[in-house]
Amino acid sequence: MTRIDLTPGEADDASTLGVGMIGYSFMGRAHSNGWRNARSFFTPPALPRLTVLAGRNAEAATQTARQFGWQSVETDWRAVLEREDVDIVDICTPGDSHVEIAVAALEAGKHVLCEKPLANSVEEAERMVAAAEQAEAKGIRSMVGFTYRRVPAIAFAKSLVEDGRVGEIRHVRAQYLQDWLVDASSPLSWRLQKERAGSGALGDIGAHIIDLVQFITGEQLTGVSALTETFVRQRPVGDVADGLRASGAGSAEMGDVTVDDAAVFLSRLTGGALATFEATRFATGRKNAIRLEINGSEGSLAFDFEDMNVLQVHSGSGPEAGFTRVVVTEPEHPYVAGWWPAGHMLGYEHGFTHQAVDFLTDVAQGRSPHPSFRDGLVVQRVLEAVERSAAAESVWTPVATNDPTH
Ligand code: SOE
Repeated sequence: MTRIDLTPGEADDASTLGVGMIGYSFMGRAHSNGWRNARSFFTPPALPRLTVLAGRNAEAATQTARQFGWQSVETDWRAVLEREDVDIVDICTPGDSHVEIAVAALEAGKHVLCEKPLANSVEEAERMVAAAEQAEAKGIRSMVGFTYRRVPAIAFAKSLVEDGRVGEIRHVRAQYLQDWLVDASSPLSWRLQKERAGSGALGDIGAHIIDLVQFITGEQLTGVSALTETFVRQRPVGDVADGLRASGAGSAEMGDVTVDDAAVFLSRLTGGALATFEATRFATGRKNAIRLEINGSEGSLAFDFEDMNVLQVHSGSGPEAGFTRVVVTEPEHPYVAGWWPAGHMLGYEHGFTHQAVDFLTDVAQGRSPHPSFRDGLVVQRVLEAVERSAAAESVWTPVATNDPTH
């Protein structure tokens, strides 16, 4: 009989990377869970140490830190950058602080994972790309957190497109539908303030479908013709930590909503396909429905995040050639081998673990991760074009497409 005592942290003697995470709310919790599970279900060449969590509210930050096993808490993000035991800075704050934190972290020699959208403007995103590309030359890596790329069914869809199973792409339909703002009494959180969030549904969830379409097709949007709308223009002043809950924190005082509630736009891809996009927080009954459909000369793909383990695949012809419902949980499917036997479904949080594992692997192996800050800039340019088009009676607004993307 053998007894083996494992001292906590012993495994860390191998190769580890210290993570300093800034922000502790919805995204902070999702990322914390990702970092924790990265080592439990996968074997990246470097393991993460949950070294420090930073947040201005010491009590709230400490509570999240305790729940997820962070080793320490700082109340000023600058202190995280000064720490030698931090290798990776993970930015989970609202968009208005991304540029300052990311540029400073890269200049301090830290690898950076930054939540989406990359920034609140093209100009900020360009500064972040410049800093990232300078750092890259010194082996410092950066990534933007478009985490849905790492949903197995999405990664599988990309591989099918790359294998030519869809053929020449002719149509793309992309929707991101939520309904958490339908209640006009839900409070004016930071997500509804332009100076904090940059834009509304457009940047928060429209950014995801723009990135997903470009990721899966390997093409870019060449221009847009857009409409945006703010359905509820004033809301009770108040905030909730994650900016998302539908009720409970409002007061009698009303404040202006300064972002869009919904955005719809037409586009064309570099390969010539026609594309439609819709991002809304007012799709009553839809909670987190990312719906994508791609029709090509050889077949079609369809996905809905509310049934996220499934990819609908159509190929072939003849009277029996409908869509096949592929449950993307086989060990051969992307990321799945790290988890459970086939059919034991994955959820929203798993994408954050895949993101952490991929980032740790790329950092340890000296590779450039995707999506890069430049990929984030490409999305930011589309967001800006949508806003300009919507402000000019939907006039067709070109988007520069000369940036390489992953
Ligand atoms: C809120 O609309 C939100 O949490 C987004 O900010 C996330 O990026 C998305 O994953 C879910 O919805």
